[in-house]
Amino acid sequence: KIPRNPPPTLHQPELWSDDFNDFICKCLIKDFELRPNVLDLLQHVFIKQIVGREKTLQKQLIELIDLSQQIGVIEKTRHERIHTKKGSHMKTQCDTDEVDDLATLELLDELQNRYMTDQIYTYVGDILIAVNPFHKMDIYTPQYNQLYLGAKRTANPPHIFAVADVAYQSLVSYNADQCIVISGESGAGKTESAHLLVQQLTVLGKANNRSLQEKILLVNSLVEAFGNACTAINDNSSRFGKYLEMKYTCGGTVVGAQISEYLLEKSRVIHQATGEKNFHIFYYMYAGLADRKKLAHYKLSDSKTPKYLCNEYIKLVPDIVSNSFYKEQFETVEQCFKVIGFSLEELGSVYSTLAAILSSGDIEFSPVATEHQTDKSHITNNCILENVASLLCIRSDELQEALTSHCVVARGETIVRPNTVEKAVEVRDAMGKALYGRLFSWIVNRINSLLQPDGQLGEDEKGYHIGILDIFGFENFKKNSFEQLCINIANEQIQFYFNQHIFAWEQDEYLNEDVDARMIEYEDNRPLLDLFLQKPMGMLSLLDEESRFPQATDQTLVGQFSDFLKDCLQFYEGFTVIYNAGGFLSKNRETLPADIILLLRSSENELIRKLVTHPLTKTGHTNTLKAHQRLCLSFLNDTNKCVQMVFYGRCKALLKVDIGTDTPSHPRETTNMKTQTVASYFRYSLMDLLSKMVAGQPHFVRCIKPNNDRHAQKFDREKVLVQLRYTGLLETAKIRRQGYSHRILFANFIKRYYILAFPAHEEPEATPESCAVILEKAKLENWAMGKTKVFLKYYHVEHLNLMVQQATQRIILLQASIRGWLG
Ligand code: AD9
Ligand code: MG
Repeated sequence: KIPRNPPPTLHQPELWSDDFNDFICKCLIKDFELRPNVLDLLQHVFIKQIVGREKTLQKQLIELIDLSQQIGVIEKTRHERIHTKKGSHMKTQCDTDEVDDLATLELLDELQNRYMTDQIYTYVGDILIAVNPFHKMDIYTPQYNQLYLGAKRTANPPHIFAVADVAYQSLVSYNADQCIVISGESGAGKTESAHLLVQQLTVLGKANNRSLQEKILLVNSLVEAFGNACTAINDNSSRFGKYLEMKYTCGGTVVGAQISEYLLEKSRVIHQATGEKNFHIFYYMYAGLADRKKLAHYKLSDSKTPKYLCNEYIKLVPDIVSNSFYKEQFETVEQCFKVIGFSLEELGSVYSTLAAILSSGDIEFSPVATEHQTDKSHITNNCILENVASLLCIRSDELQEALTSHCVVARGETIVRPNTVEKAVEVRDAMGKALYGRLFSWIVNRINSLLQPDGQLGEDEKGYHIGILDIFGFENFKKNSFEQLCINIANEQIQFYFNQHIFAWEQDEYLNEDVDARMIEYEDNRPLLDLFLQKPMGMLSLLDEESRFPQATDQTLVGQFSDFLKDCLQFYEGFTVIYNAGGFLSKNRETLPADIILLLRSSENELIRKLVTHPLTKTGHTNTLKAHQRLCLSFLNDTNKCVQMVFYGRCKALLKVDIGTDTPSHPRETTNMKTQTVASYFRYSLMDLLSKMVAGQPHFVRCIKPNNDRHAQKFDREKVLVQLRYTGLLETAKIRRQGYSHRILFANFIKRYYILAFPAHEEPEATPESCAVILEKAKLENWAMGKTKVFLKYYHVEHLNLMVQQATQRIILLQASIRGWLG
């Protein structure tokens, strides 16, 4: 007989009762690793040995119980340590589950109070709010990693690591993909949060080989060197959207990673707005190569600044090459490349390509004024042309031709037409942008193939992933252009997804399941999204339409906008983003002439050839464009489900189009107007991103920027309030208090939790009654029973999971002991 006196501190005394034997059998047989030996073990221990060695067995089991108790003690000490550490102002959710859940508190005051005492994280229900501290915090050390591993959320202060933990536990418990969506305006702390999540998710994933762990941790730094830049708002601003998927076995071991990149702001390569810089990597490389005395090797000048890098910050190359931060960063980036597995040859090609892009910006043209042809151009600095050609491993005369002329096919005949100076400059810049964009995609693809979970998943094993979304945040500069429009639309789309999840779908489900819950009014941003994305009358469609006409100008475009969109704009109040329409058309058309593509295909450098030869297929992307569109259309159609549509002056981006005077755009002749526009690619990318997001169970992190000056300890109430409003966080707080964040089908609920209430060998039927028995036995209240699902609050799930986890720990100990007894 197994001892009946459970140690008093154990959380689940009933597990040590008469059903204990059943319970062990069940767990050993069904749920744990030792499966093949288990039956043998059981026979051995419980049937054969128990007869002759009852006393010894009893003694050993008591030891085992002591061990379990120690686990309890460890947990308890950890709990106490945390709560005494920060003194009395440390509000955590330890005592009663709901009390200081901010859903019940005055959100703004509370955020301010906490922020001023360096508590930057706060929960609103199961959503984490992170207020940017703007100074280095000591809460990301390995000790903190450990603290948040598998801990009940209420046991520790709110933390980004806890979000990683919840996502990870959900992946393991439910064997389902997860998705962590980080949002917030530019400079709010999304990218930092993404890094911290990867850090914790790597620790959680206990990679078998350290090198994989190391590689995954370097991925972000590497892609950010190429995709981030200094803007007027943020010195390390993401200029692309990034969806990083961490891949796991169903047991939760990390086996690989994959990144998808979205909408890189390529125009930055050739031009940066006032107060901004080009992509980091150019400066890092320049300084790094200078340090190694390698500038000449890459045909870069040590005195003259490339035009693409000139701006009011940096006028002189000496400024760049003497910058020790840049040099260090270059070493770091190179180290990342090497550790992740890029070859030295590949690295050399990457640097050549970057150098070629920089030099190409300095190729100058002037008109050839002959009697007959005034629209011809020629290159005035041939040495630069030679340099670029040599870096790209192509012939310089062919490059010259491709820049200063173009082929037109008319009635089956190919005619060569000269390029005006203006056109030649356009082609040169298009080449720079295209090369950079393609290089970026190539690096991302290469990383993906180097971090594929090859052979680490069993043959029949389906892996799962946790995706982390970190895009460029909402932007409102003094002057906003096409790039800001795209960035802000992407943010609207994420907000829409958030609304769908938090409000629309949730409330819909209550209705369908007959669950009594109060409906919350929220602001639906669908009309705003429609204004941008709808076909055929949305802004992007109108832009595409206008881009098809050779004679269109930015002025005619603005005319279209005001003709078709004027009425739609009147919905909104709040702050205004004024977009300058100057250059919209040319930015949208952006095409790389076929002549340049053909020329680059002849390069002797394998990397350059790859950049222009194969369409860069993203590893793991099997869906076609059509499939994505279908998925997303159905996703978008889902909005009809919105329970309520209420507008109450949320501070939102209002579109007001203003004709630019300083970026003139000219009617241009384009031979191939049918090629994909930036806007249509943008739309496609957004759909692709959404289709990924909707596939996983979402977790939300909302980053808040406490002030515009990037100062620590400064909490601008007005600024924060605006963010709380337009992200719908106030309503979120309400719905999180009243709503149920987890809705689990009866069958799934029973499968996962029945051992907490039923004898191990009797899995009950999946009925509401059985579910209720489990919930009552776990002493939980305030849940609701639907027609097909159990409706739970986040803390219910946490409590249940913890119970299962504790049981698991005991079993693991028991197994170890049994193994010990058997020698
Ligand atoms: V953008 O939309 O990409 O322009 P993000 O990504 O939201 O923006 P980012 O993560 O880059 O902002 O944060 C901006 C700066 O805030 C960082 O460079 C840090 O200096 C600072 N920051 C953000 N989060 C933290 C943090 N948890 N601890 C310390 C932080 N500093
Ligand atoms: Mg960022």
